[in-house]
Amino acid sequence: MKKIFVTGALGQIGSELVMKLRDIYGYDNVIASDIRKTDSDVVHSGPFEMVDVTDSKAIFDIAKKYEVDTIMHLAALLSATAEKKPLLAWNLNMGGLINALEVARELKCQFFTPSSIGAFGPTTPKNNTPQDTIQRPTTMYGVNKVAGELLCDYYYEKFGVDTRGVRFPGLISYVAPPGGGTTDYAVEIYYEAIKSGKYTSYIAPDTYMDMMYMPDALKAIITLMEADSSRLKHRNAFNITAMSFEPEELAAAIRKHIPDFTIDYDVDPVRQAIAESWPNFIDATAAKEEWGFEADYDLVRMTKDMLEKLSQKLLSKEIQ
Ligand code: VAH
Repeated sequence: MKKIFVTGALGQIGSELVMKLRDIYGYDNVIASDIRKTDSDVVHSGPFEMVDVTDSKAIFDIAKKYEVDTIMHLAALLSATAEKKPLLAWNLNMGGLINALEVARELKCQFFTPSSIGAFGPTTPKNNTPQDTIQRPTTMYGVNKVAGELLCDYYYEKFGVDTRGVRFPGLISYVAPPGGGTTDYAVEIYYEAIKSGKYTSYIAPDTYMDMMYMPDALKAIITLMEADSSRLKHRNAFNITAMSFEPEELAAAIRKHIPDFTIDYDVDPVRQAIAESWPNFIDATAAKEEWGFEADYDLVRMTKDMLEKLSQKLLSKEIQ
């Protein structure tokens, strides 16, 4: 990877991935793009282009202009939003993906796009979910992710495009708030713990989902993309995880730092149904064996770091 083009660069992953990539590969070597423009480090610290990924020419023109050798395609609607707007989700998630894959094929770029634990469904084994298993998701997001995995493998087998992906768990970060996900409760709770000392969860107790702290997600993307291609038996996409917890366990971890923190529940039936269709915890052996991935953050270490960094962020906003 020398010249990297990131779509969806202002989203939850992109906001941190672009800055990490620029630190490693050089600020002028990471071209960030999104359908909107904000007053942010991503926009001001290196090349930024406004790109609508449903416009294939727009992707091609930017990739050609900067002569990129790698495309990291992040632009997509997440699970809860996709359930509200399934047709828009199909057009954006699948139309954007095949447009980006076509550009990677034409310009011979390496290619990354994330899948998700959302690619599994209610008939998938829920505990220790295997790397290779049944995938019959019951959400539009899951349909998009399974189709996306198959499409990326097709572009590898048929056209030799070096496509790689991971099935992300719920991602937790303090930089960019998530938007429209089912696992967003695990981010919102930290903000509310600091702001009000209490949180009303839309996900019910005892609902386990795999989760990961953003630094580990960024490590996974970069490690996979730099991995020796000959070692990869799988490509799209690898199970990866760092931890699995349910709301009460997360609240208990927060109480170690904020003793009076309380959680109560107002369950959202739509997002609860999505969460219940996903695994409790997945098996990530293939990622460890084929490209050496292991997460650094567990619930205890993540909670300490999240509360510290978020407190500083919210305090600095108050001071401004
Ligand atoms: C979502 N955060 O909730 C995303 C992710 C596994 C969850 O795909 O839709």
